[in-house]
Amino acid sequence: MTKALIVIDVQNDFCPGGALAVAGGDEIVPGINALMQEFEAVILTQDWHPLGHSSFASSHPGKNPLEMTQMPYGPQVLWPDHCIQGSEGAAFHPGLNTDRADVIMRKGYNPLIDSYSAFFENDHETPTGLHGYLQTRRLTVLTLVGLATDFCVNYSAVDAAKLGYQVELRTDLCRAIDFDGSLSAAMKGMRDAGVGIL
Ligand code: VGL
Ligand code: ZN
Repeated sequence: MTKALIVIDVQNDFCPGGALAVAGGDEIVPGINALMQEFEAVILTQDWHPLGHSSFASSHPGKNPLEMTQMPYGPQVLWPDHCIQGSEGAAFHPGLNTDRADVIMRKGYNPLIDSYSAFFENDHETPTGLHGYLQTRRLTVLTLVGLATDFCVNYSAVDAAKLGYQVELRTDLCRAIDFDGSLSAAMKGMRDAGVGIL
């Protein structure tokens, strides 16, 4: 067995009532818990930003959430403050079976670079360490679920496929932010990268 389940950012701030709520984000929790039982390895990711993170609109005077800005590493969507390290919003959804996790991979802690992907920061070159972890455990087949389909799940799935993993996305266990065509662009990008869409 070499299969790992990667659960992306099932955190309070991405669920209804949270700072960056994804519609139906909480609905996927029971299905994810059940799916964990079918995997040799379970990895959870956690969006984990310091106060005043550069991806927050509040850090850019005159900018509003969902506007774009230019970062040294390229264009960046600006977000409401979310997933502040140690806050209730950054905690996992209380229904998520976190006991089953072998490892919790945090990302987005670099104040100057956002990190949608579980593998690389948004400069596309600074590694999070997840690739090394999976390699040393010989985990080569990945199923991805979680939040949000069009951002962190999408970037993680595409990076995983580029790194040579066999990647499947369980769309029934993902939910999207979907603004400005982001979901359809993400689905096309994942298909083009060779991600299996279930
Ligand atoms: C995410 C926007 C900002 C995500 C994280 O988990 O999809 N989206 N930070
Ligand atoms: Zn974030």
